[in-house]
Amino acid sequence: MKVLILGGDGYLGWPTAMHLSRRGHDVAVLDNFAKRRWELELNVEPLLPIQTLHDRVETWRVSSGCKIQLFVGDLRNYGVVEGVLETFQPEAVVHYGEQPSAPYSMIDHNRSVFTQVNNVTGTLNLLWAMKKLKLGCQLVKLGTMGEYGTPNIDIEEGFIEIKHKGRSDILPFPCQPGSYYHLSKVHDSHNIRFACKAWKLAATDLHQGVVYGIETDDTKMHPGLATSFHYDDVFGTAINRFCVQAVAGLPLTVYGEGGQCRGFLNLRDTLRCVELAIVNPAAPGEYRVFNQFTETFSILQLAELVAAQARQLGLAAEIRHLPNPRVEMEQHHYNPTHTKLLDLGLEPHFLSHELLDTMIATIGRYKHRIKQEIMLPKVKWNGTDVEVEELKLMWAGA
Ligand code: USQ
Repeated sequence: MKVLILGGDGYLGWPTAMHLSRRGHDVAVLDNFAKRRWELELNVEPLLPIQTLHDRVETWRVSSGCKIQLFVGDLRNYGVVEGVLETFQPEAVVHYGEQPSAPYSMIDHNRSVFTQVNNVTGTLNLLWAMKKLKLGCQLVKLGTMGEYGTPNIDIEEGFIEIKHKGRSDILPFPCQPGSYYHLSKVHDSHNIRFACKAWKLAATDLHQGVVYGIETDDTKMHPGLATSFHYDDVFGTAINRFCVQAVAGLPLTVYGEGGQCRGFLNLRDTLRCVELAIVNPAAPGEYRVFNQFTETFSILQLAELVAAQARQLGLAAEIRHLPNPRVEMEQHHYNPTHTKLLDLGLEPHFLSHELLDTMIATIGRYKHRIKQEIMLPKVKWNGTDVEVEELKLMWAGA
């Protein structure tokens, strides 16, 4: 199948490109390297050195014998989107090409507006180009479990049957997201659903949980194929950060009590889920939602899992509760449904001791690159300044 991956330079986009390419799909990637600019803006960098996308594509060709086509361009430019679709003629478009960080969207007014304009405009441009060119291709869009928030009822896969005043209907599940980033994904979901209804486009909206992991079978083939693994407070996510903190000999930063529950999945499972979605496509006019995660944990549970495993490996790994910079519930109900991808054949890689050992060992090889100063949470949801010096003392255990 001809698959175009938007955001092909990212943490998930690049391994997805290699995964689908190795399985015989004809893959192209599009990226504008915005993430690399945001890294410069915030003075953060991925743990592993990352080659340019041009060089990674070439390393992939030499290592695997498979060719990935590369396009450079910005999804906010409609001409770019239409031009790439027309040139490559994809049968599936996998859309990762958005600003992915909740903290980034909460830094200030500029970053918040940027996140929503960037994400919503890029997706709208894509929908209009798909409508105009009538390629009959399907869209697989990366949304987020955070679109639902944490309601006091079980979360369904996209839709819920509501009975109201003697009538009933199946309606989109109510969304109560927790950041302007998560809100951008809600706006996308509405726009995509409407495009499916109005223009008979076919779309799968993958409501993905928090991804962890550093390696896939493909990244392991050559150091030049590594993916962009972040551990800073803006682009790094919970398990990845905890593993890096353990290796660096620093306390694990649990925000608040750590009672916040989320869905998690291994990086390898992300690739398989996207593959399952494209080989089992939505029908024309269909908008479907798959909840894409394999296990739920509270943040404290996770920190305890990582700390226990790190201690087995001789690392100190203690847990430190820091004031939660976000506005989120300390304790809440969390029981989201996630059967659709399992029904399609997903075989999850659960968070095991072996997996944590491997992650910690890989991170250990790059310990010299860890920058301690980029790990403390500096972005507060309520807009006040974070007392970094105070946090540092708390972190150091003073
Ligand atoms: N947290 C800590 N300590 C840390 C980092 C995070 O306690 O050092 C807590 C946060 O307060 C939050 C939870 O861990 O309750 C998850 O935070 P995260 O930074 O790991 O992930 P999040 O901001 O939710 O966003 C990430 C990805 C995003 C994706 C989302 C899926 O960056 O692209 O959409 O996970 S979900 O969380 O299901 O919405």
